[in-house]
Amino acid sequence: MPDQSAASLRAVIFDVDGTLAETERDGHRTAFNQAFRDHGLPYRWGVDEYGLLLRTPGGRQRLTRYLAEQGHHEIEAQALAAGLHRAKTDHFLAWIRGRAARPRPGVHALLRELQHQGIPLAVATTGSSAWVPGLLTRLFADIRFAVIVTGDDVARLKPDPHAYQLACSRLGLGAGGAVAVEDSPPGLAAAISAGLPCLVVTSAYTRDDRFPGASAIVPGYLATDTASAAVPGFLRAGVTVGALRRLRAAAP
Ligand code: XBP
Ligand code: MG
Repeated sequence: MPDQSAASLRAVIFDVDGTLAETERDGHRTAFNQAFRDHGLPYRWGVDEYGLLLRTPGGRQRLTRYLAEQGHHEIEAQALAAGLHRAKTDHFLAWIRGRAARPRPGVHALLRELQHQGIPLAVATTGSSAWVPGLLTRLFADIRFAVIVTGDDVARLKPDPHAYQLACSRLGLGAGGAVAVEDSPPGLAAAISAGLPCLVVTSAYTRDDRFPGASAIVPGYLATDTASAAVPGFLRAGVTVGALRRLRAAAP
């Protein structure tokens, strides 16, 4: 009989962009720029500029805000953003099919071990339902995600906790028993607001961010990432199932 106590690890809920794969700089950002080009617009998002734009969660919302800041009237900005986002999503799907997307080093092995030990896996992302399942299948064809919550499933995007609350509900869990894995401050805030302990695996765009309330912060999943990082001893061998169990058990 599996341990049903709240302290036991009963599920792991992963963020997608930046956490499972580095998708933002060469995937999403280039897809946005291809959409601007398709629409004959002069805008192009550079690598550094996009890092600042990521503060607005949701690609369509990111476009709407940017267009308004470029002087487009709010109603026009919303309409233009909707069309641009459809084009961007098509380009991002092509990027996924082009096999450029790669899992972050070590995360596939962690997913396999979690699955081998019978621990349910879920995803809670701001990303669109149009591409999330396709990316997961392309990267992790042998992994079953029991629950996939996307930005289209929730009324409020991260840092609101809705995505994690919905994932826990669909897993049949209260907040007790699950651990969240995130790469960004809004994602961490969403997980904490949902009552979940959260491991932060920093990504290219969030390396220098601050993560108040994180249960632990690591630069990657591998022992070569964590051995020299300022991490609790149980993470020195990398992000293992045992480390996630320890992190869950230590949560209040
Ligand atoms: C990251 C996001 C998404 C992507 C773009 O989501 O904020 O908006 O940047 O994808 P997470 P869409 O880190 O929660 O996975 O254009 O489909 O929104
Ligand atoms: Mg993310």
